[in-house]
Amino acid sequence: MRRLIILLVVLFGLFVSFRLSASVVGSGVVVGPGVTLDVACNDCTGKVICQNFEGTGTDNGETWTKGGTTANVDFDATGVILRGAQSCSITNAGEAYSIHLGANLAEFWFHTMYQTAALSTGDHLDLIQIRDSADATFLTIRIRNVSPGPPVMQIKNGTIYSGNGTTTVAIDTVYHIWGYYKNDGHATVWLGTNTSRPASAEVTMTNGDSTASAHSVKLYRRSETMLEYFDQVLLDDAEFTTVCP
Ligand SMILES: [Ca+2]
Repeated sequence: MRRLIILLVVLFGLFVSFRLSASVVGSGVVVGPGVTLDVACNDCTGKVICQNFEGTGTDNGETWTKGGTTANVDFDATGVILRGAQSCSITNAGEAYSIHLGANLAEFWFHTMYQTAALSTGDHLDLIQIRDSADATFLTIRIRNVSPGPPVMQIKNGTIYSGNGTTTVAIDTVYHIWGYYKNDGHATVWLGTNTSRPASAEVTMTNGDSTASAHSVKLYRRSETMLEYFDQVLLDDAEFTTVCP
């Protein structure tokens, strides 16, 4: 009788184990009370641009080019890694230029991870430029040095500058910069430090004068000696408020 009980306990244990395994494989979500597995996260699903700077050069089949002094752009940088195994670094007088989009986007949402080792000693530091089909910049996300105050975020939409953000941008800090644009004057920037977009925007403007549509993305810097890192560059015509870890 005792052996039978032991045998039944063992068989029950095996049954439970099998059920858990089947649950893991089948759903990949909840395997038991308080136990939740991460669902596979894919930044690139449905995105117009999705660049994670992994492997040699760029990834996801996207063509990015290096502008300025090309040696100063490294798509395989490992000095500071913002995400994965590599990031894109840009030092003085360099720029990384995305593929031209398959379509012109009159409204889009944007995200990039960003860290800088120094801030501009000038009036401002352009981080991201969005360009139209004529290769003209119509939207710039930048860090403005507000004399005598600290560096803060600012948007230039067409020829109109937004107000200044309120959060002081720090060096050697990983940021998630989120953006929004619509060619009716709207542009917004959120400044976060994790994979969810902050509830409150850092800068919002509704009086921009650009009516252009996005055709390409440029990660940009001034001709100063500094070192910047970018990663997880996403752009889409559908809103997204979280990114993969
Ligand atoms: Ca990366």
